Amino acid sequence: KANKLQYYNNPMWPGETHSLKVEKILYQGKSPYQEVLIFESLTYGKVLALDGIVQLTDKDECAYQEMITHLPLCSIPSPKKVLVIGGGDGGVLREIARHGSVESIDICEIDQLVIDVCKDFFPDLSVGFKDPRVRLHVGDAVEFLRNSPEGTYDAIIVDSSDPIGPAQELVEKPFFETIARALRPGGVLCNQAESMWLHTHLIQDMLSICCETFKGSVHYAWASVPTYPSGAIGFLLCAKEGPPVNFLAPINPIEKLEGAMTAGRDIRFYNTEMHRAAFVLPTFAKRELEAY
Ligand code: PUT
Repeated sequence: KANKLQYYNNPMWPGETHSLKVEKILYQGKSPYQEVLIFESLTYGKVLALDGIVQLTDKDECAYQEMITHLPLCSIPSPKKVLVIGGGDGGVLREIARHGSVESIDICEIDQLVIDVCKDFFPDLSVGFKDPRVRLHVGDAVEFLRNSPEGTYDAIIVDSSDPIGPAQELVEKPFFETIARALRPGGVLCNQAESMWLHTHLIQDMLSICCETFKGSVHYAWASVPTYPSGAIGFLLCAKEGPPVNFLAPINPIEKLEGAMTAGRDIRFYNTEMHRAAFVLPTFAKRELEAY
């Protein structure tokens, strides 16, 4: 009974839980940062969980990886220098690789164990590490950003876990300030931004910090991901002051990039219509988020 109660006690979604039938545990281990679990599920294929929270499944990872990557990269012309924070599974790298204009992809992931186990169990995601443009940095993102020269990146993608544990500081003002410093004028950030059903206050705080920090356009977008709490996940899109960016109408549509829809494996979720639709908010979310 005590064990069952603990499932309903996550402070990010108190009083609720979501379960998947486990067919077989494939890996269980502990890094200095978190517990890592991989299992075969009955209906979603292989699943990666960190500290008991689902990070990705074979079946629906396409929605998250494709949206968090192409929402920012299709919103600016010819992205060249891209940084990924987190993303140790490699899925975001796989998606960035579709953009032929990109010349370098830095990734800063804190947990080497996540990278290693994903290479063993999720080859369709970790294939992203094989792209010759990728430079891997294992360590703390804030430290990495502090040491990056000012104005380096066209786009930064923050593919973090939830802001409890190692990702806590990734939703705070000093972190966003270091991101803004590392972006070139008119450069863009896409940050994992939780669920509009569950985390209104957190999203409001992030929106208000980001409007103040980036000074360009700031928008909340969302997509359906069935295995994330509430079945939805948000993305915070921010442009640094400089050449204006209109996130709502992609200037660099994926369908026009040679081979991008089919490179490696076919795109499954993202397209220009999904991009535009991602910024359309239900009435309650408009009311709660648009003032920020
Ligand atoms: N990067 C995975 C996001 C998980 C959100 N709960």
